Amino acid sequence: MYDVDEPTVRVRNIGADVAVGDWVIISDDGERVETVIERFSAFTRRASFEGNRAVAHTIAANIDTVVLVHSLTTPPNQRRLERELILAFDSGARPVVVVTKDDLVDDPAATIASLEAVASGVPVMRASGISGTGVDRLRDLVPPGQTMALLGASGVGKSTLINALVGGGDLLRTSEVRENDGRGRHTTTACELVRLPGGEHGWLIDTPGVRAVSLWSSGTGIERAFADVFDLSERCRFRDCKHEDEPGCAVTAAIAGGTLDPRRLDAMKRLVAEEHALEEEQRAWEKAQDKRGMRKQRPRRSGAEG
Ligand SMILES: Nc1nc2c(ncn2[C@@H]2O[C@H](COP(=O)(O)OP(=O)(O)OP(=O)(O)O)[C@@H](O)[C@H]2O)c(=O)[nH]1
Ligand SMILES: [Mg+2]
Ligand SMILES: [Zn+2]
Repeated sequence: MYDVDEPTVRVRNIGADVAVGDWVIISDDGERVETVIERFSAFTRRASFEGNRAVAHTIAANIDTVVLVHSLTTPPNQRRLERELILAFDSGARPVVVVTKDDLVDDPAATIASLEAVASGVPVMRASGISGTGVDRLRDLVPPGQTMALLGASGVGKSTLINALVGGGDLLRTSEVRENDGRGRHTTTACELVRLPGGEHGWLIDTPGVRAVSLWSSGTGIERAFADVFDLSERCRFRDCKHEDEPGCAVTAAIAGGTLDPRRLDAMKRLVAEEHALEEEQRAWEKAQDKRGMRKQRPRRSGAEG
């Protein structure tokens, strides 16, 4: 078996869809990736939002725990967290939410409450890569042999946190956020696999900050990320209730009663529509592929028969 303590092997990667965290079999000459071993989890998003055809981009594979990183120094972004949670639930990894820069704010309670409101039961933990708050608790989430990936917008402190997790120092490059808007500078440009120190060790994956989180797969991610709304809709009078102005709608009743934020319902409807559009697009593309395949297989007729 491949010895993880051996120096890194670099191989060319022609044609194979390989992401950080993948286990691969290398060709005998050491030149190519021959096989990508089946993943037990994959964090996949849509590569481009505008493109004429949807292409999947796997950010990281074989992750046990995915940390959705948000900073306490910027206003909480519930809509972003909802999208990240859908991808996380669909990935097969266990999600946790971490709020960073705990050392820079006096009272993080409001930001935490705002994220918890959409976290669908996923724990929200406080941390600081600078003061070290929460770092041990986070490390405990990566037992030997497991992998934890950090995801989030640029500048939230993913690389800083990983540097703290591996025991201080500056293994990974970090840089100041922009002064005018507090956004990051996209310092990390490629995924990085980092080994936690110690004999029996876990692995960490740093990722470049992504601006837009577009949905890809259509598993049960939405149902799980919006479990509160789906639970309510079980009690709507009509099975196909659109939660608009139908009588006996438990969802609109919850909004009227102040227990459900109308923006959350709006967000969910938009995400469901986005997922449907993506499914349509994939179906249309597969159909086009099938047609092309059939045309190729059709036997050529001789001139006499035609
Ligand atoms: N005070 C404080 N500063 C932090 C903390 N975490 C990160 N920073 C600072 O925030 C800036 C951005 O941190 P990075 O770790 O580079 O952020 P990143 O998420 O890796 O950003 P990208 O690589 O661009 O995606 C740096 O100046 C860090 O020193 C923290 O917990 N406390
Ligand atoms: Mg970084
Ligand atoms: Zn309803």
